[in-house]
Amino acid sequence: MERTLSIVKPDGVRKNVIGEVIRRFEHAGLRIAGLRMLRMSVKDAEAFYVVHKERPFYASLAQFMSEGPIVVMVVEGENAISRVRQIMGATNPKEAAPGTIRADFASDIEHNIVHGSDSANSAAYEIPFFFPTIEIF
Ligand code: 3AN
Repeated sequence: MERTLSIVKPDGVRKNVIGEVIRRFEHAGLRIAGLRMLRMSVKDAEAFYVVHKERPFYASLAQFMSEGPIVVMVVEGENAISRVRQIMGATNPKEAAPGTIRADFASDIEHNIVHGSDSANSAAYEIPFFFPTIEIF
C-alpha cells in the first residue's frame, strides 16, 4: 500500500471537475484516505512548491495555486504514486495521453487541473504539509 498527495488545483475547482477527478481515482481502484478544501496563501504555495524554487515558473505557479480554493486529498492504493500520475497525464496537456485528466480538462502546462506527488520522497513532504495523521483514514 502506498499513499500520495493529490490536489484539484484552482482551475479544476473553477471548471467544476472535483467530482470527476475523484471518480477517476476511485474508478481505478484507488481509495480516498483524506480530503479537504482550502485556499493557500502565496507563501503557502511557495512552501509547497519549494523544490521548484529555482525554476522560471516558480512565482507564477505560486500565484496561480493561491488564486482560489483547492481540494487536497490523500490517495491510497497499490503503486498509488505512479498510478495517480498515469491518470493525471503528462504535465503539458498537449503531450498528455488521450483519456487522462489533463488531456481532457487542462488548458496549458501551468493550468493543468491536478497535482500528484512525483515520488515517495515528495509524498512524504506533501501529505503532512496538509494532513495531520488524525485526518488520514
Ligand atoms: P507535475 O505537476 O506533472 O509533477 P512538475 O512537478 O514538473 O509537474 O511541475 C509542477 C507544476 O508546475 C505543474 N503542475 C505546473 O502547474 C507547473 N509547471 C511545470 N512546468 C511548467 C512550465 N514549463 N511553465 C509553467 N508552469 C509549469
